[in-house]
Amino acid sequence: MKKNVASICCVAFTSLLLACLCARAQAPVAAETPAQRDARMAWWREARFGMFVHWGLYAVPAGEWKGRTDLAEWFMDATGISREEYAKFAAQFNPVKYDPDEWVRIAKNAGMKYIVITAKHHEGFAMWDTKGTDYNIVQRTPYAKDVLKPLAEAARRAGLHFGTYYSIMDWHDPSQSPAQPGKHYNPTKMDPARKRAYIEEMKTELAELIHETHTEVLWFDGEWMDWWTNADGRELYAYLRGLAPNLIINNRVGNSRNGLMGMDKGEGVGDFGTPEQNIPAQGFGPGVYWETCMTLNDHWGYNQHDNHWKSPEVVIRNLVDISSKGGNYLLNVGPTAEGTIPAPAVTILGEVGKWLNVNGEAIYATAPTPFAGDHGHWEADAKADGKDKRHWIPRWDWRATSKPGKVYVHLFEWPGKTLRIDVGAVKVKAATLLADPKHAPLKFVQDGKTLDVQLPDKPLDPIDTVLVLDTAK
Ligand code: JFZ
Repeated sequence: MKKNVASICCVAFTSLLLACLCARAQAPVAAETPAQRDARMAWWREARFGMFVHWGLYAVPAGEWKGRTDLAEWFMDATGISREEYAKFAAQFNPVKYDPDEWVRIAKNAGMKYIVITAKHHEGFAMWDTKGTDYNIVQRTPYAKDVLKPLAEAARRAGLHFGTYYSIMDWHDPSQSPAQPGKHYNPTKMDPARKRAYIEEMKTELAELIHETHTEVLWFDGEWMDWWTNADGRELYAYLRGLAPNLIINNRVGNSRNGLMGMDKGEGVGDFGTPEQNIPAQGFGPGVYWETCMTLNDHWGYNQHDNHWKSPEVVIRNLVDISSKGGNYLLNVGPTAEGTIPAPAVTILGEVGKWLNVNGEAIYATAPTPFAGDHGHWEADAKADGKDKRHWIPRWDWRATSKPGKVYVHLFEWPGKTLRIDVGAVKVKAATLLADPKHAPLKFVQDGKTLDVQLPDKPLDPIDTVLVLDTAK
């Protein structure tokens, strides 16, 4: 009898516990249907192209330290400088040339539809006036002003969306210390007694970002430490969506990312995958959102020595490649400590914008290619760790994007007088060139899945001439 009561109690308690846990994991997030999720993601999915901004104290040394010239936002970790010493850079952070409207003009002129800026990187320095920590731009720098809200407001004035990056790992916060002392700051280990308080501090700061900047994206990072779990990520995700139901949150809020490939191993947390410095070989099908983030040179934060810029051609091809696979492109700039975006970046982005001015119809709000077949191949690389890895070698011939009734064939290589492609089951009704203001019809012959289109001798655009195939009946 006694035993029965105990087991009944135990069952009752267990179900209560389960009910609580489920309710906690589900509210308010699982209430969303796939259609509601697609609606929440709509602006982001259609935007395709955004500006990433890495800006923090690391802009002060500008990549240089004691003869080294290869540094950027990982400065603190790579140099092993003490927390106190690093914090002194704040006294030199005075971005008097910062003009958020100018940054927004640069993004808009590039054809970018949203901006995501580092509110706080691994260094732990907050770029706004936060109650969470006094290690922030208002308390510690001669500039003494928030830089995020003015950028959010400038973005909205120009019709751009605004998002913020936030690192879970914090190299400055006393809750954390280097996991391998003497071996840099990354990864941190967490003082278990301080973890709860640290999470509460994060929530305070993130709530400020939501209330003050109305951030539409939270782009987490620095989630790979062993003390950060998927359960922590789910709790944080639910908390944030509870504050801002339309918020879009990346998968780095959890801890199940497959390295730089960026998609989740198993069941992940968050709304979109985050491939870093690479473009997946294929898309992931409907309902799987992803965004490739990439540097415009070789560093995220400002490095005065880095002149290894991607050309407009490379950027446009990447944007097209990503669009043809249903992803977004978040392209980074690293502003100086004075508050300016490096001139070469502005020039390159301007060229990309010129192409998008003419050809944006074939990028924004498009769906992926309707055609089968790969544009590249896998190459094996034997790794020192013994694991066989492989990387994707793209073939820059052409790509396709689509809209209802239209297929856009992006021609990177000019095929000569006739383009022959396998269009599968697509029935072509008309062919024109997007960059031709007259939209003169091109001659074409379709024989089953083989399409031959008669092209002019030369491309209308040396980087990407877009052929529009009308497929509507
Ligand atoms: C992270 C940051 O560390 C970096 O500074 C930058 O902000 C970038 C966008 O995101 O970079 C990473 C993240 C993960 C790995 C390497 C770099 N990784 O899994 O090896």
